[in-house]
Amino acid sequence: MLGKFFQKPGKEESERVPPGQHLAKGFPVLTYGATPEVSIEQWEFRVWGLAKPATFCWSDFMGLPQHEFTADFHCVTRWSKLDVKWTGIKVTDFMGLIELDPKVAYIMEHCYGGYTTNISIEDFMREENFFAFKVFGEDLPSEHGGPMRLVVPHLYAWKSAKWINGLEFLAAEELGFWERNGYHRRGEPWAEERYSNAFGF
Ligand SMILES: Nc1nc2c(c(=O)[nH]1)N[C@H]1C(S)=C(S)[C@@H](COP(=O)(O)O)O[C@H]1N2
Ligand SMILES: [Mo]
Repeated sequence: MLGKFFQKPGKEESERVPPGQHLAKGFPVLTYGATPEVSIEQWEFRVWGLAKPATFCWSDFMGLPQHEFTADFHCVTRWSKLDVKWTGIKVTDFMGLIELDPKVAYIMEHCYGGYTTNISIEDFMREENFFAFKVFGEDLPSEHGGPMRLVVPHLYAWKSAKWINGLEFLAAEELGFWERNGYHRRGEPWAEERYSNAFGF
């Protein structure tokens, strides 16, 4: 497994690499299907379900406080990349604009291209989660989810929706694309929550 695509982590790094993961060389691209090309002029972000429906444009997002984030990135296909440097907007700042129904317990993330992934409200509303529009100082390339993606550092990266364009607020959990295809509902890398069991957990 080691060699062309993976490197062995050093001692200090190895403590930051979850079980069953290797360090990737470079920054692999992992996409199911075609890469949507969306300009910032066309870009729109919608919220619906158990929230007051609203639509946001690019400049609405750019008006929120911008921060630099450094986060480790763990793909369930067993590569990790440490210290990815992003620029983005905190999920909690964006959520300050949303009027939520108190019954909300889950969210479906929606994307240009049709990808979906589910997340609980607790996993979503963390201080360290963000919408990213730059990586390593450059505008986020479309293959990495540009113009805007979500990053949820504490879960496997399939929860970090690229080309995100909407949040559907739910009372009960529904499954997204990979979760319907056997991936774990939550996907916590330190617990190796990779695949669901026969009971769907
Ligand atoms: N819209 C969308 N988001 C997505 C995916 C996808 O196929 N479509 N793949 C996920 C997976 S499995 C991973 S590992 C990361 C990969 O992000 P990267 O291509 O920037 O490395 O994006 C996640 N977000
Ligand atoms: Mo992944």
